[in-house]
Amino acid sequence: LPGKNLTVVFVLGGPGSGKGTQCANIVEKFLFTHLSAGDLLRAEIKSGSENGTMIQNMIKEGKIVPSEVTIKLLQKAMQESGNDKFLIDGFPRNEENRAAFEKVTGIEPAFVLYFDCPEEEMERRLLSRNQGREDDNIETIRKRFKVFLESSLPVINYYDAKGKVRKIDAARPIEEVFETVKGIFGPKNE
Ligand code: UP5
Ligand code: MG
Repeated sequence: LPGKNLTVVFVLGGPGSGKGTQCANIVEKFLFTHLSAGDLLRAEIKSGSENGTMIQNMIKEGKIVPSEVTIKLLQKAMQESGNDKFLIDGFPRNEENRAAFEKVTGIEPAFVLYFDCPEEEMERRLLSRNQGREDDNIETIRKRFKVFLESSLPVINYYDAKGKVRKIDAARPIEEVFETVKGIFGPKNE
């Protein structure tokens, strides 16, 4: 994506905090393209790519896929979209993801949405989602929570120290959360 002036917002938060739900709301109202790193990885499994089995095993264990794989998928999706404003949902998940994305793309996020939600609520949501996700079982959910605390929260803290984090109480009803989100994007992005 050489020479382009791109706007990227990272959308972060624990498993089941509502990242995907709120991104779907945001793209209805604002001129962004939603790219879920998890969705791109799940599509890669389905496509039968050579990395598919590796990705599937990592998702089953709640582990973070090597950043070169995820970044390639994100870059391809960004190019294909033709847009210049992106919500990148569920990435970067660790310090290595963050540093590699910045190095490879030269992109720094405009800001970071952080959906803050207690584990009990996230667990309830994931166990009642019923979309057949292989990682929505209690054993994998516990592993995802642990990886979030150990590897992903430090990324949020990194951006917080730079004044880039917009923290949102995500334990409220979907519409209430979206009211707060709208205030953050503001009228200029409509
Ligand atoms: N729901 C949503 N908001 C609600 C609200 N306010 N009140 C009540 N219910 C609400 O929501 C989850 C469920 O809750 C839904 O049923 C929804 O209706 C309801 P959703 O919007 O899907 O939450 P989200 O935060 O998107 O949850 P998700 O499970 O997608 O988060 P994860 O971060 O766990 O999943 P992701 O797809 O990003 O990653 C999956 C795995 O892929 C990772 O564990 C990892 O193994 C791998 N991965 C990588 O390795 N690298 C990456 O860069 C990305 C993923
Ligand atoms: Mg999601």
